[in-house]
Amino acid sequence: MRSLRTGLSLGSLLTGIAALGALLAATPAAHAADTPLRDLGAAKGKAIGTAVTGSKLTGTYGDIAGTQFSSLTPGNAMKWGSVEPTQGNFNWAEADQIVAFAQAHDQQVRGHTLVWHSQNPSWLTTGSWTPAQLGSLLQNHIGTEVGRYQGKIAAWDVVNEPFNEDGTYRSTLWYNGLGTDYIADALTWARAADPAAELYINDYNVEGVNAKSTALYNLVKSLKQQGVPIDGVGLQAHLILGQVPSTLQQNIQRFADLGVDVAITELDIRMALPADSAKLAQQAADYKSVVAACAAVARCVNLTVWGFTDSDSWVEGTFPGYGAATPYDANYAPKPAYYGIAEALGGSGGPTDPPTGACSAAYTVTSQWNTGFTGQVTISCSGASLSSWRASWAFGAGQQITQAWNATCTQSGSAVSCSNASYNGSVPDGGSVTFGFNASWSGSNPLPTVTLT
Ligand code: 9MR
Repeated sequence: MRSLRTGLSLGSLLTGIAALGALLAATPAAHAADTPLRDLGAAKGKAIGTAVTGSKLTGTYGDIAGTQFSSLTPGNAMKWGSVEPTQGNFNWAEADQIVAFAQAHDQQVRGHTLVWHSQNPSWLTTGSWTPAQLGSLLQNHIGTEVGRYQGKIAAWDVVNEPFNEDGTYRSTLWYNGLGTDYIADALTWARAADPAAELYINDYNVEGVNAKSTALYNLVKSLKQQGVPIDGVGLQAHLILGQVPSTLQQNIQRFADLGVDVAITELDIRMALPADSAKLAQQAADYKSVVAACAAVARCVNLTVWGFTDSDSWVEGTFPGYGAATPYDANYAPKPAYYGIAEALGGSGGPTDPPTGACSAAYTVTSQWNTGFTGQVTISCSGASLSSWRASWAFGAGQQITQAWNATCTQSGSAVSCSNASYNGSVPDGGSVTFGFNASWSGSNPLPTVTLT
């Protein structure tokens, strides 16, 4: 038999490649085997927390809140407007529920928040108070709430959001009525009501070194010098995709160097919707860098996300067109961001690691003459491997295989299927296998697309 493989008709040689990879993703790690974030955090001396909504603490939401986190912050339940909606009438139900849940799950609670300009009851904000009345209302509020949970709260966000972006004091009910003293007084009253609780000032846009964080820094330094009880600063960290401040760790460190603890108190990273894989990968990198900055500073003691699932986040309601800001999707599946957090704490990168390699098939016509041609298919692997293979394609112009070598080929109509011979099913990482065939053609001989299965 004439050896067609030698390609006697060199003048009519036609070559081409049609290749289509059959992707073989890296084997995903089983989620069930992942170490919970709270355990990863504990190994690094960090509490890992989430804001929660009390009414949701059952089912999957409750399972995740209880197993993954070692710290809970009531998202709204401890705010003044929640606990004393009308003067003298208290509603502690949701706050009590969250504290009880935390105790049952060996979790700490961050109390949030005692003195704020927002989410106050209307009786308070619409009332007309002398400075003395305002001071005693605040003192009573702090004494009542901190006293109620004495011994059960690890840390209180005593004062929330006292600064403007330029570092001046925010004009609020408290500042306008009591001047800057309201901050030292609130801290002092909180210490009196629960000497064991760590006392924080908490704000947003103070994650990097900037005018606002420097104002906070100067305030904490001055409070320390005056002997006012201040134990920590909370950096809320409501961030935007791709915009983790480059000075985050430096900023955490400068507060630590003042002799206070630091907590990342309300971390979320929002993106323009819809989410896609590139944005989710960026978000994972962003979460990882925030957690790494905290992990690098011993006095960064708590890292809390502001809701762990996209179905329980404030973001979409506040920033139209933005969302997907938390580590779990709305169906409670961990997102790449979850694994970004885990990795920064020394855990697994999880199943969202990008596929590390693939195998693909390349089709070539090595020689062609008036009625026939010789074809060749090379299967190559990089970062993946095969133990058997099947290359399939459809001829587009009536071509018909007459003979094959190094594979078993069958053809039915235009559909061709070639599977490995007994001796060449294995394609190692970095290796390749080639098989060939002779076929007839007439009119034209277009290159098919090969699928590898
Ligand atoms: O998560 C809280 C959301 O449910 C409320 O509607 C919102 C009202 O301002 O407050 C949210 O939490 C805030 C937190 O208490 C302080 N920092 C900013 C948070 C997001 O607004």
